[in-house]
Amino acid sequence: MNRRVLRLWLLALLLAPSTSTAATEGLIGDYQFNQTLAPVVGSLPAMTEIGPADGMFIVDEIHGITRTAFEFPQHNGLQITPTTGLDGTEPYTIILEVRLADLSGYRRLVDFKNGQSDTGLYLLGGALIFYNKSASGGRVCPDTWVQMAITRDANKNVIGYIDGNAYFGFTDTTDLAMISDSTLRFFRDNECAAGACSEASAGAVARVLIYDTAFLQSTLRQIAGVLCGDANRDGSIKASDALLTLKTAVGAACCQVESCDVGAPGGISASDSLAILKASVGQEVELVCPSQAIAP
Ligand SMILES: [Ca+2]
Ligand SMILES: [Ca+2]
Ligand SMILES: [Ca+2]
Repeated sequence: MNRRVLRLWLLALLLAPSTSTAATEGLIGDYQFNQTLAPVVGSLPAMTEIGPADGMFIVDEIHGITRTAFEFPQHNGLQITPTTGLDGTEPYTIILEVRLADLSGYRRLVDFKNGQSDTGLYLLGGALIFYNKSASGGRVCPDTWVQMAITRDANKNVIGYIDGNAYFGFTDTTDLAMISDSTLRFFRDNECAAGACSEASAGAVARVLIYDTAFLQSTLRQIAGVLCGDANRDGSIKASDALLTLKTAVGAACCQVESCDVGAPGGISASDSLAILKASVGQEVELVCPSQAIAP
């Protein structure tokens, strides 16, 4: 890189808005749902709605910021076709920023087989799973914004993430995570001829980012940008975060380990809450949330 290019590149970095925290390299679709299903950036086409009803554009407070999103009823979803740049054995990263209302049983996130297979990316009781290839892991909360991601590299290694933590990985020898019919579907379950077909939840999506490269965990952690101890994910650590953690510890609320399990033993516990409370009033306390990695 010559000096002029380097200078321009540094300038571009400084000018980049903080919401696009990382990675524009390989970006082929950045969907932000501001009154349109078309991507803000990228070569992929606009999404279209699938399912019997209609979704709607909304604004919602997401991690302390008012943002645009698209809300969908149960059994509705979105699809992208054609998925030029992601077909065949081409690597990809798909990042979803979503909230789902119902996390009981299986709830569809991504369908790689154009509705013709029961396999794909789901939540199972709030844990991330690739049915029927992986174990389930991690946990998201109902009606709570969260970022999930799936990567597939050129060697067919597939890894699933919640807020930058890796919760499953497998080698996709049977190509279940390879896109069929140049069509990617989200949130609506497979068609009924292919198997259990009511595994869907109402919800909303605020952002879908699609890259034609398989990111490593370090990049996904950076994009997720979770602050350990910020239980309600509004960008700062306050007493309200300690309260949410305490409520979660006694089963009266839900927050994720990525922001609530700050290092005290026993899962999300009253001791985590106390550590967050200390941090919120400026006491010196080290908050270390779990880091889950899976090597490709
Ligand atoms: Ca299904
Ligand atoms: Ca907070
Ligand atoms: Ca803990």
